[in-house]
Amino acid sequence: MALVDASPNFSRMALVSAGGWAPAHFVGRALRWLWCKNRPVTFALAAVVGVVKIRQHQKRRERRRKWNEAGKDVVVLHMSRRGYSCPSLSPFVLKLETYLRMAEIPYQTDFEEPLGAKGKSPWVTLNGEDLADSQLVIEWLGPKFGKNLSSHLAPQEKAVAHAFRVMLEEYFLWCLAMWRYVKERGRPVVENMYLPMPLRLMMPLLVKNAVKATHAQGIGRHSHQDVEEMGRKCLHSLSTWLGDKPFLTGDKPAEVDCSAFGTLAQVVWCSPNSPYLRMLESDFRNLYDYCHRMKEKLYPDWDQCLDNSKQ
Ligand SMILES: N[C@@H](CCC(=O)N[C@@H](CS)C(=O)NCC(=O)O)C(=O)O
Repeated sequence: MALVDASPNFSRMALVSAGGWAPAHFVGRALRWLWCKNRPVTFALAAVVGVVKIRQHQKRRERRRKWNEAGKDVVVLHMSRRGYSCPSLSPFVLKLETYLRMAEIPYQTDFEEPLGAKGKSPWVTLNGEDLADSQLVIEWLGPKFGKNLSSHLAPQEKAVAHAFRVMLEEYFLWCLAMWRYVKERGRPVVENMYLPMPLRLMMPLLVKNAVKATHAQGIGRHSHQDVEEMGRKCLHSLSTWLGDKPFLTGDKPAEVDCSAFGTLAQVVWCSPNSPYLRMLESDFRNLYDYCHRMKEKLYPDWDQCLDNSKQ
């Protein structure tokens, strides 16, 4: 999972994943019941649903046309709205955007359709082709654009980089999700990005889903204190590996830095008062400085990448 997305498509996603309650099935049963009770009303309702569906289809085609107009070899990065203090509250979106910048691949952002065919963010469109999942996208784009950001690494360094990426994305992010969604009940999301009122009202459902997901993964069965300790060990390992190098594998940033920055930026810029921010500020200061170094190198336009609509 990682951090559950709060996107305009969230309602569909949340309802589908909330305890297996499939909306299409429910609507079908409701329509059958109504058909038996009142046929004219059923016709009217079916007509309204039909018009809405057609409109949605047209809008989707318009959006697709717009993405195609991005130009040849320009990546369209589909993502949720920007955050107030971080370009994205999704570590995976930020990882991919950081990669595009590091590899100097031209890209545009799209905020209208943040969830791809796999129901997750990010996903990309390139020359009319779609692909989802930050890592798969990176591994797809690299050869296409002749970019290999880890080519200077020895096989052992690549192996360690891979292990750290997996630790951050598949382990540490669960610890952070426990804080963000279970302990803080989604408050850090609500406070760090604009959510329209219907989505705000649905936050309890999102939280409920996150609680279920963390329970299914296993981490949700531990106390917050134990989880924080698990998270601390990840940060400690990463901090030890970084040491006093400017980037994780040396003087030059590599692919693993995209993942580390995407993850740690969530702590530094979107998790005020979290135990992990306190750890970075006090015990793992090299990681904190590293985030700022990455930000300065890759996001000279950081402020323009934020949602500045908050007064
Ligand atoms: N492995 C995927 C993970 C993507 C992911 O979990 N994205 C979250 C946002 S941080 C999402 O879309 N969540 C929606 C959901 O889980 O339903 C990647 O690397 O892109």
